[in-house]
Amino acid sequence: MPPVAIDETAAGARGAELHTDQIRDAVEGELRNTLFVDIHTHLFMPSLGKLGLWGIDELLTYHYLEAELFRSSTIKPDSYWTLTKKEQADLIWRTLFVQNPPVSEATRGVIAVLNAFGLDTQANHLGEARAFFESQKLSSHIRNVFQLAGISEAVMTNDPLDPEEAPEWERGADPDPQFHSVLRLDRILNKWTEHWQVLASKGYRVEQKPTSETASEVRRFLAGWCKRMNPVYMACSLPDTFQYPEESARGRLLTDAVIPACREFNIPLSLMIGVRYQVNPAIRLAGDAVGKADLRSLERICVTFPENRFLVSVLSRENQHELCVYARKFANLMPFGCWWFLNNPSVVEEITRERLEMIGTTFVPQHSDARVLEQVIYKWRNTRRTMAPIFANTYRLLSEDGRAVTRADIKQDIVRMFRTNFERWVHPNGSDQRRH
Ligand code: RAT
Ligand code: ZN
Repeated sequence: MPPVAIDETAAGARGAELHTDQIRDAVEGELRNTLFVDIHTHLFMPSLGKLGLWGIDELLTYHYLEAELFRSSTIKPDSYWTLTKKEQADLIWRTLFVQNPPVSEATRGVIAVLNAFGLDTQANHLGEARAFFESQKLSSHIRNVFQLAGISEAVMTNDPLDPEEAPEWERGADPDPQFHSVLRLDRILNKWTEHWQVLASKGYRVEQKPTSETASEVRRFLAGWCKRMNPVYMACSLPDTFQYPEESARGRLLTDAVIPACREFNIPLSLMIGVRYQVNPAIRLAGDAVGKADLRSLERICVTFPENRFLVSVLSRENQHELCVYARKFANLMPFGCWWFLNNPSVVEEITRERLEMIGTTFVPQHSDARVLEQVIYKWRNTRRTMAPIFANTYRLLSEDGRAVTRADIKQDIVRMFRTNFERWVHPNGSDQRRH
């Protein structure tokens, strides 16, 4: 069928109507042309010193790949941890890439990164790759990697109780327009018993018991860190057993310190719910699992704090539909990302379709969760590849149902989902209007 005749007056400023067989190309083009904001990563700006990970040895020792190593090799975790980083990377390369075709999502990712830099994806050894990464200058490498990934900015995860990170901020790390900070609260909220003394040693009048003075001192601590870091949001990962309200240090500190501080600084709180921490401690960072959470706790948070904004990701596949239902009930809830074990094409596809059908474009479809700089290349490439047919199908259905779809419509939606939904959530008044 020839393309439908262009009627500029009917289409108005939205441009020419696309024929159904032009939609896929238009979606792919706009996904390619739009620079995304990566709203949750574990990357660090260079001014934070040596915290940022990059290069082939870090890519190969990513905990997603370490988990896969122990399934394909006879090495025991205890022996693996005695190896140097290079020996670990060599072992993972040999096991998962040379002896076996790298078909899993995480292994294919390394291949895509090597390929993006024109490096040999079938090498028996890592010599060429190591030489390439060692020859890169970090600042230009970051710019190049972001360009290859199609992102303009990455949002970090910054922990004020991390003994390696906190001093970097305290000595006044320079801000970097390519990176935004996030005040991460896991140690404070989930491990108060182990960390309250760190606050006490810094002069905060806190006790192990979450008294009202303790809560107001934690709020003062958070306010100090908001002024120092200028975070775009605060964040915490939470177990599948998370309950709210709850008689616990976490419940008390959430209500009386974190949520009021988010209001004071006019920033959202990100809740990442559904982790079963350390089901296998022997494999360290790879040892966390997933459990279905009770999202009624989220309902109670959204209804109790209508003046707060929440970014929410849930780890269990079984919780995804419920999350969409809650997003329909609460305009202060922004679902985001297909997190961790969900970031595989089969699951991303299902979740993204469900979200589009239930809440239109009022969500942030993905974040990379990259821990190693170059991972953004494959993670965002895969996101674009997986989501293109889903978006295209949505517009095809719309067109078949009788609404002209134009390239401008597609562009508007893609920019909204991958940039402005987040930007408006963190800066609701346009520019950065935070009080401090
Ligand atoms: O995806 C991951 O790398 C996990 O280990 C977690 O870091 C998770 O993303 C988190 O932010 O807690
Ligand atoms: Zn993360």
